[in-house]
Amino acid sequence: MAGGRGALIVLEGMDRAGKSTQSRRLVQALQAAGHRADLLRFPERTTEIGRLIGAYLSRERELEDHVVHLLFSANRWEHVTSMKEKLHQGITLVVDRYAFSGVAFTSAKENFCLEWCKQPDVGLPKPDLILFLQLSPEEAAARGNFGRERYENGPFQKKVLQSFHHLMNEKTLNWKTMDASKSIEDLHREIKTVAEKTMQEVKDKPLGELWK
Ligand code: DGP
Ligand code: NA
Ligand code: NA
Repeated sequence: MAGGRGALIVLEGMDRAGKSTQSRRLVQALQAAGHRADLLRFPERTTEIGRLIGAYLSRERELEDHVVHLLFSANRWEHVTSMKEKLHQGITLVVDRYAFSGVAFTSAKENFCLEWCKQPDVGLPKPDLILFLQLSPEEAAARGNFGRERYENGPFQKKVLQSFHHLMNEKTLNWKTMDASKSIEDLHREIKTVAEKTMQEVKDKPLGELWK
């Protein structure tokens, strides 16, 4: 590994905070600057498990809540081998949602605790940086109406946000809160700066295991 390993950079946040736009922009900018970088997003809907999740989200299918939680986790695990290969080849991975969305969404449901929700994702590649794109529910609402997918309603989203805040209190993880009310350009520039700093810092460090 002459140039060192790639960094695992995750973007999390509420719906409409701009995660997908910023993830894409970051990968493009890193590539343009001569870095090797790839974009990943979870749920990754093209696998068999991913198609099942897609059908659940669009309400074509009903699935028991524990089953859904385990499927979202399985959808991350089925990508771990290729993620590790890429990171060790020096490719930085920018990931749009990860285990934190997994825990935040399920634990927002009745009768699910944070601890149970975390277990299936224990041992996933540990992100070197987690960017939380912060946007108030009011600002998110001003960006347009919710779509028709499952989970897209105000009261549920508020519970999801509370769960994210519990997860962000864990100091063993490198969370950075970003003000997502800024313009796309300004936010992008800030994200690129912290991403490149992290890439530099971790290139000779081993990849960690999440929540272990
Ligand atoms: P997206 O494709 O980023 O819009 O995500 C689709 C929806 O699925 C969104 O409402 C967030 C939710 N979601 C993402 N990851 C998970 C997960 O691991 N578990 C659960 N229960 N929901 C998730
Ligand atoms: Na969505
Ligand atoms: Na998104």
